[in-house]
Amino acid sequence: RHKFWETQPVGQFRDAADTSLPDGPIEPPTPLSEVRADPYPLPAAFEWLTCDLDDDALLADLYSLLAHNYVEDDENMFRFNYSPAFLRWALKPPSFFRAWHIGVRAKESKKLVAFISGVPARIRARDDVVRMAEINFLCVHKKLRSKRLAPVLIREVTRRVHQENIWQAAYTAGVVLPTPITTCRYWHRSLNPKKLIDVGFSRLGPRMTMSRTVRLYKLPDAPLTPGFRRMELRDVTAVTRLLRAYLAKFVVAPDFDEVDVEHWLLPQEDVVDSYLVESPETHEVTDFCSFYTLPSSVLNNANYATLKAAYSYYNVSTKTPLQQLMNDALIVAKQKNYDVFNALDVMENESFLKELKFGPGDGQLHYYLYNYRIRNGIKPLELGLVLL
Ligand code: YNC
Ligand code: MG
Repeated sequence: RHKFWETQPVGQFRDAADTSLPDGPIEPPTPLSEVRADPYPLPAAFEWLTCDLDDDALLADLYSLLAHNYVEDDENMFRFNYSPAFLRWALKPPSFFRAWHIGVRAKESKKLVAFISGVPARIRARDDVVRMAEINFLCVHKKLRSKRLAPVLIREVTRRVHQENIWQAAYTAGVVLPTPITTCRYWHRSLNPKKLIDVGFSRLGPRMTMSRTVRLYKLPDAPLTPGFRRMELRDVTAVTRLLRAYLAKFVVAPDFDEVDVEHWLLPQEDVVDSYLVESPETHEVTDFCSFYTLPSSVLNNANYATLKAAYSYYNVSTKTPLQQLMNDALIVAKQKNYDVFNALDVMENESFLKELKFGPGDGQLHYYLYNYRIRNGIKPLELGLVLL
């Protein structure tokens, strides 16, 4: 039973067998004049706060709320530790809406106790390019859990998205809600196996010693593909062309233009990294790979406070085999001192995961669309969307 989600325009579990329902919006837009004008009421001790992320003090408060209260693994050994610079990047893409950066604070202490955000995106589902909100960073302070605050945050962000005449959204969660369009798994490639074992992220395999394990995951010191280099501003046009052609193959994928690519893929130290292959002969850009930086706090370990993790983002191969390209991505991640490289089984990732010694993680990531039905859902390899 989902008391809240049953009231929302999302695929309902009870409709799963109904093949007469068409793909596309579940309910039509309402006239803007009928969108509720006032914020939803909060319990009396709390107030809404539209967050200005250019304000370093407020950004620090958001960072701290998430660092202490955001997503943990099932065994509560690790917690995501998104950096302030990452949050600014994730929440201020081209044409972002400040009104979609929604905090809740205690009226008296002014302490930030909850948050939810949206950013605008164009997402294509089959041949329909839809303006959507990408919803992320839903967080309620640990002391305020299970009081039905999350549905208030979700209703409020929905209201503010509707005020911009946008009626669809995309989001991911580790929990099962009505109804995933697909369910993905994270795979992990050890770069620093000794530390990963020390902190309990991974275990020594059967019949394995530490030195055999270190040797197993050893990588060359520098990328192997001739012409492999970091992406620069002058590459935005070529990368956009490569990426658009590639993403066209998937059933659900973002519709990136050059402005989006400059924001989402141009390298930013410790936030997002992108590399490409420029043919030494023709100077044509033929391949592209990228990852973002999301450390996790290590909870209750005497030796280490954080794990430095790279997350595979968008990768395109036209000349360099994808497996070779991703091997070079692993090599640069190792050079930059990441402990682990993570990837979902989306797009064509299955084709290199086992060969490059990724192992399957526990826990799944469910992808959702709000007010948009895709009958029967899709397979992870039909999904061309990575959310942060
Ligand atoms: C979740 N992750 O099912 P029912 S992911 C959505 N996403 O409702 P309460 C969630 N809904 O089942 P708590 C959810 N988790 O009764 C729970 N729910 O219908 C639903 N964790 O509310 C749940 N961040 O306030 C139930 O629960 C109702 O106090 C219960 O708060 C939940 O960012 C939460 O995992 C997650 O901070 C805030 O546990 C809290 O437990 C927490 O009693 C740690 O809520 C951090 C964490 C979630 C990360 C994410 C994506 C969020 C998507 C939200 C949905 C967006 C819809 C589209 C809106 C725009 C539409 C347009 C146009
Ligand atoms: Mg609550």
